Amino acid sequence: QTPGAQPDAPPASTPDQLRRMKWWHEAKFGMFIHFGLYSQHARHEWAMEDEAIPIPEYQKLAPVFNPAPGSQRQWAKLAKAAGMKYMVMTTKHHEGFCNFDTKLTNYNAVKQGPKRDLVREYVDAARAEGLRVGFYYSLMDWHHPDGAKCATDEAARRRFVDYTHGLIRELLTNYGKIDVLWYDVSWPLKADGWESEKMNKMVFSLQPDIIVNNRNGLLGDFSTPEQHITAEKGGRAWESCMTLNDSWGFQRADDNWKSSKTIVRNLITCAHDGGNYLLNIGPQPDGGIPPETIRVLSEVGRWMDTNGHTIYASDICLPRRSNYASFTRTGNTLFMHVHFWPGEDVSIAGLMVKAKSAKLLKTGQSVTFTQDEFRLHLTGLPMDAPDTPVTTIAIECDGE
Ligand code: FUL
Repeated sequence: QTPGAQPDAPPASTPDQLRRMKWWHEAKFGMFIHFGLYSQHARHEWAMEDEAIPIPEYQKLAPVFNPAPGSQRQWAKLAKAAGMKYMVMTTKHHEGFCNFDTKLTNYNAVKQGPKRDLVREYVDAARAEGLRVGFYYSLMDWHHPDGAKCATDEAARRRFVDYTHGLIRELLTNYGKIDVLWYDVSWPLKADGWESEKMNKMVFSLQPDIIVNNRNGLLGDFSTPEQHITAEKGGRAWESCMTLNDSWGFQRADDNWKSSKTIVRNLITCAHDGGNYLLNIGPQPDGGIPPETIRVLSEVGRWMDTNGHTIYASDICLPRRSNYASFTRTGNTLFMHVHFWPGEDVSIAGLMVKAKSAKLLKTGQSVTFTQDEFRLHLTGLPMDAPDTPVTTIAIECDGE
């Protein structure tokens, strides 16, 4: 237990975790991709369950599912342009369809539909763009005959656990070095039923440097707040996953897009609180990226070109109250991210260290200021925000 940690707080990262997770902590920003037969259906990835679509009817999506070759490369290029450092793609979501080649079921993209290994294409594309590779894998399975029965029938549980461990073994054997395994929904079993200790042991024996999340019923390496940003206490690693509209899988009619400003602010909040931000895209059935997704992520990328270094590898920052700005920090440099540009002058209350210099990141213009025990007062700023959607002022201090 770390000194000062809450008695009920999850444990802080161990030295081995910190070693494996170094790149991930520095990366801060990743792309989540939900892609499967639900993309073809275009009505949210839960449609099979939410609309109670019988398996024989749902399976008819498979033969028509045929994303264009090269799609994954477009996703990877967009991720890179947006300043993301890693990707996590659904290898199998709750619908049970495997986007990869497997000996364990014919319900896969090589035997049906595209007749290509979409996971292989994804892995190659991410690597070609220099991005780290993550696999999402849903334990819950609405297609497999034992997927629900495993909760009440021991023979079914045995078969289904063997199937699950077998698929994960294939995924972590056939595609070279994999950086993240992102389990999802452990219903209807718990860690014991899934034999999750054994599962993770196998995972680490196949991929010694991999990191795993906490959704197979064990703590794993990091927590996964979903659709909200909540920091873990006591040094435990966490990653907030969020959608860009209201669906993970492509939903044709969902036009409730977040703005680039919201995305940038979320990313700053995650970095400020010491976590990662895994932002989802839901590609169309043909593998194309919805135009609004491209627009928003390109704007985020333009911002990251100037401001990326205020996010990557930033240190946890003291909470600092402000109604128009938030902060990140690397070493002695404080980055003030101004969300609502007040024009001409801005102030920071209660800065305990002495400011040595300040500049506008976008233009490089240095900023004059005065400082007393109550406030740092920055003056002579342009009336209009120099950067969009958020302007950063870098303040060099004489301490943290
Ligand atoms: C949830 C799933 O049910 C959603 O479909 C999505 O995959 C999200 C990341 O996790 O629990």
